[in-house]
Amino acid sequence: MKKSVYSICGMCTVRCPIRVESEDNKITWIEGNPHLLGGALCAKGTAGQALLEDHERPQQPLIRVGARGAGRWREASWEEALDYVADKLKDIKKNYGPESAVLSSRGGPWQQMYKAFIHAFGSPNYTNHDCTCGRNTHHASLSINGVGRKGFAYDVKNAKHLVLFGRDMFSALRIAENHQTLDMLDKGGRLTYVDVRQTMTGAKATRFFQVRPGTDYALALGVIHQVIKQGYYDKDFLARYVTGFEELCTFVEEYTPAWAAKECGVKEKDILAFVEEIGADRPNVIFHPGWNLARYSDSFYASRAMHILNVLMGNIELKGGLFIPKGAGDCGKKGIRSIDCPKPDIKRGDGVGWQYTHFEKGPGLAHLFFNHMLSEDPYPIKAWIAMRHDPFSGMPDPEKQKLAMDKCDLLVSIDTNYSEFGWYSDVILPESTYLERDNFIVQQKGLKPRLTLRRKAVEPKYNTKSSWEIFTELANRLGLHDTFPFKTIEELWAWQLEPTGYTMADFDAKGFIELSDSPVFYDRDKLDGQFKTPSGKIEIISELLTKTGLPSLKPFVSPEAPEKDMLRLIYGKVAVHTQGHTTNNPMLSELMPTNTAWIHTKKAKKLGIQSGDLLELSSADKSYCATVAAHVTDHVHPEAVFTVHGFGKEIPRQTRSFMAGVSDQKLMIGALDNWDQAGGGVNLCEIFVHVKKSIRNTKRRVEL
Ligand SMILES: Nc1nc2c(c(=O)[nH]1)N[C@H]1C(S)=C(S)[C@@H](COP(=O)(O)OP(=O)(O)OC[C@H]3O[C@@H](n4cnc5c(=O)[nH]c(N)nc54)[C@H](O)[C@@H]3O)O[C@H]1N2
Ligand SMILES: Nc1nc2c(c(=O)[nH]1)N[C@H]1C(S)=C(S)[C@@H](COP(=O)(O)OP(=O)(O)OC[C@H]3O[C@@H](n4cnc5c(=O)[nH]c(N)nc54)[C@H](O)[C@@H]3O)O[C@H]1N2
Ligand code: SF4
Ligand SMILES: [Mo]
Repeated sequence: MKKSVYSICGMCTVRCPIRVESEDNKITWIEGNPHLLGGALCAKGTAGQALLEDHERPQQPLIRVGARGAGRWREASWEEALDYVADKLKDIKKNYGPESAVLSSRGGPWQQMYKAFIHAFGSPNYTNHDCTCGRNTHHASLSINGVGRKGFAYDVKNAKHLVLFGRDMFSALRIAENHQTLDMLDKGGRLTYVDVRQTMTGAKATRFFQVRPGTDYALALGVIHQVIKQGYYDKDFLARYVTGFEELCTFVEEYTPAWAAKECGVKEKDILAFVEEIGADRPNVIFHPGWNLARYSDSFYASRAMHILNVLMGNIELKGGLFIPKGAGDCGKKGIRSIDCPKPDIKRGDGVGWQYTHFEKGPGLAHLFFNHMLSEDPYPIKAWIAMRHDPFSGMPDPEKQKLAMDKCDLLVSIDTNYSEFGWYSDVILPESTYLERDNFIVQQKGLKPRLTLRRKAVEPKYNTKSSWEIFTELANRLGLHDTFPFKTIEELWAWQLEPTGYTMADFDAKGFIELSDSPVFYDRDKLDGQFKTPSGKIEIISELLTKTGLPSLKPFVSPEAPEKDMLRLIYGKVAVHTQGHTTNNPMLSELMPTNTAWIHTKKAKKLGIQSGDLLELSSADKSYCATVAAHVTDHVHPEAVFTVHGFGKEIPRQTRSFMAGVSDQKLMIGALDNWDQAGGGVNLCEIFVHVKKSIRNTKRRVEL
């Protein structure tokens, strides 16, 4: 039987809307939702079918029988595996208290359910991936605008100039944003791209600045200086909504474009020309404040500088600028219900909220758990459940993480794949792939907000379950019925929609429910109340930072240069892979089976290295060493060695990715303790590695 469903892609967390066709329970076609994406999909989105068919993913629940990480498993029924997890959790609760369980997940709109589960269990310790993703930019936005990183969206299509600092958007994809950018370029808009290496985005840019690693903040300060000097800022907007402009003027006085040029290696005349361009293009100039943002010890301040530039442009809440995403209430509609449970009033196990008071409590900071776990302060952590999260791939220094995890009596991985953490855990609860599962309804805020949901296109191929079933069944075993009273997804959907007046049939036509026919903008003269800072204004000098003893405007400090025979390790995404979890995908592993180490031609010559030679990369303390083929190029800064993240996996059941390429996170020894005290993010780019030519025989390696 032929079937067509609208759903949401799950090959990465961008969650593009899709339409999926199937026949006799086999996927025959996947495309971007024609109503929103005109059918477009990226290579990873197309490879969803290969994920579904992949026999190298867990096919039923598994319980560890050998030592942790040894890879000896026994197959278990769902009854047995869920009983096993629930019994262990009950014991842990009885002996150590509910707070000794941590649940980490990959953020996003569905995290609400996982968070509700761990809160209902009695633990405040919900955490997510964000300490290695958007936390610095999130906290930067909060400190200035009083709203987090999702508090603004970007009307790129109508902009005249988009400025991206290391936001390599044509590799680190977001299909709708990519379309908007291409439309903007077609209409004659400009794209300025800043990176330490040439990229897909740099290649499409109208202006490319190659900077010395770690000097974005210097470049941004030079630009602010010149913008102010030339008077290219919105005086009315500043007067109405912004505090701290005078202090900013004084602070940037010394940071001239000539000074910035020396720090970042870009020519002064190019900085001046760029400022003239944005002067002409404002207010429709968008400075993207970063998502992951290259991770240096001052990235929080670099991101703040980009927010400040947006404020100077006066681009907030206008066409071709930044806008505040709208929800149901802004369209005069009632919102959906969502599963919720208040957070227990217990100190968090990562120190956020009591030891570190200036961070948003929300998901805390996952990397800060490990030292607390080792010292059992303020209490022991005995269980870690990773739901769509791979701490050993997404966070640095997995060996240190293992020391802390070994203090736990229970490690559970809820995953569609074998993750590095899953391979080390006690129980793997395999989730059905996104093509085989339903999920609850979510609201997507924007200029035209909508309700949307993921729906199954086919029945599960293996003995796997959806996360809503896994959590509901665990909740039932733990007596948490109040938070999880639903028996079927239909019941849950009906309960969610009840206040809105919509029914499930309203999703049929397009796969989503549009809450407004036309874009909703606020009146730009009445933005008071939108900035949730203590003063209610956009604060260039943040009261909260000042209270914590942190500067709002931090003087620039030149980044360290690598020592002899060492290079700074930098990383990034590639268009055909998602983080660490597609390198074993049958289709995508064929497109890109391994990563390489990009090294500058001059540096390579000194080390006697040619493209294709094997390089030996070892951590600063030499405790971890890996070999990988060199990619010799002029398009990377001479101080850096670059790799694509997600490779170097050591899971024998994943034969396509096993030992393919190098893992950046395994080289990041000590990085868990190297984090941004102001922004909270891990300083993933403040890592140096030893680089030399490997004596291994490349041919022999290929034969192996
Ligand atoms: N295909 C694909 N798309 C994705 C993802 C994916 O895994 N695959 N992941 C999604 C996620 S979770 C995120 S957070 C986003 C991330 O989106 P981005 O932040 O755009 O992604 P990265 O590739 O991590 O970008 C890092 C870039 O910073 C550069 N860089 C290193 N040092 C410096 C520096 O000092 N200055 C500057 N200016 N640049 C520097 C690197 O060379 C690299 O090009 O992508 C999302 N989209
Ligand atoms: N060294 C280094 N560290 C990094 C990065 C880097 O580039 N270099 N990137 C950083 C960034 S931007 C981010 S966002 C984080 C990402 O870190 P994570 O969120 O941990 O990474 P992912 O690979 O997106 O997903 C984690 C796990 O989710 C599983 N998964 C995928 N789909 C599903 C599903 O449908 N259901 C379930 N249950 N599981 C699923 C995957 O198999 C994988 O094991 O890593 C960060 N850390
Ligand atoms: S960017 Fe690609 S993989 Fe990610 S959700 Fe969109 S189509 Fe899927
Ligand atoms: Mo991310």
